Amino acid sequence: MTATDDKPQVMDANWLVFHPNPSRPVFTPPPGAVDAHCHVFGPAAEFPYAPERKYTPCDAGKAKLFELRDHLGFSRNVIVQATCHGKDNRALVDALRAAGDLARGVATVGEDISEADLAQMHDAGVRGVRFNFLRRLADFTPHDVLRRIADKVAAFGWHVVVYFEAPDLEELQPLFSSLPTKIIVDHMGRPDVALGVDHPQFQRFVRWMADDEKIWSKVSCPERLSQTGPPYADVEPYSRKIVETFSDRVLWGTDWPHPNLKTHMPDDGHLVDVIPRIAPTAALQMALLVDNPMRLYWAD
Ligand code: 0GY
Repeated sequence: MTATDDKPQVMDANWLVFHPNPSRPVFTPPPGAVDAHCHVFGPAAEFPYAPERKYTPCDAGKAKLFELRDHLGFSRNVIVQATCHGKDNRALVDALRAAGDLARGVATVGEDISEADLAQMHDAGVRGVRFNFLRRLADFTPHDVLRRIADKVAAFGWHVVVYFEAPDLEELQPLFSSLPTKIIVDHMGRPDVALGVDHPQFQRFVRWMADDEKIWSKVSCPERLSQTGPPYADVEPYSRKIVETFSDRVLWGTDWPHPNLKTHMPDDGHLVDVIPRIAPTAALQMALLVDNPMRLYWAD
């Protein structure tokens, strides 16, 4: 145990460690496939966790992430800043620099961020900023602050990634739709899969995507949304609906190393094997795994 800030860097006792030996998937991703939602955590001795964090993860550094990428048959990563690192993007930027052209990133910043800092992050591969609206993870960014940050990053051609729970969409939707950038929604806005795809809650999300072409969705994290567990069949109708309806605005990611899971840690190989069930044709798989993420993250 090391102490590098005001809290000891111990893992939360009830937080599961990522799968030590994931299986090789049966599904072979198309060449150039992108894992568009994953994280790097620490190592804490080099990149301490944020004092304001709501959980302490286990260290999950860049070497392990790149090993997993190769093992699963993927070519590239989009590394997303998680709340446990707060607005300190050093671990993210370090991983991006190490990956070269094989990774892009999504950072978390405050409104005091300078143009020079944004330019440096852009040079490292950052192409978006993330705002978290889960009460258990972060304090909400006030709307006016979020808007000022979105205006700043729009000048760099970046987009905004948002993570919220389905019941909060009604309140947040006008703000998100009024921002000047593309909006990428994490994990389909976390629908309650007990309600069914025809429930007004999920239909609101589908209608929003239909009405506003700048809204994209990650069809990730069946392991977080499922109530029945592996192979996460109860989440499939939701993901497939989004993939088939909005095939040019969807992304897929592992969410490795799966922060905050307390009862079930997925085998990443099994998560990859969900893909052909939610994107049943080669054309949909190509859009989801290659064309869409390349257009969004590697256009320049
Ligand atoms: C995810 C999900 C979670 C955590 C975070 O930033 C984060 O800490 O996003 C979660 O706990 O649901 O996408 O990593």
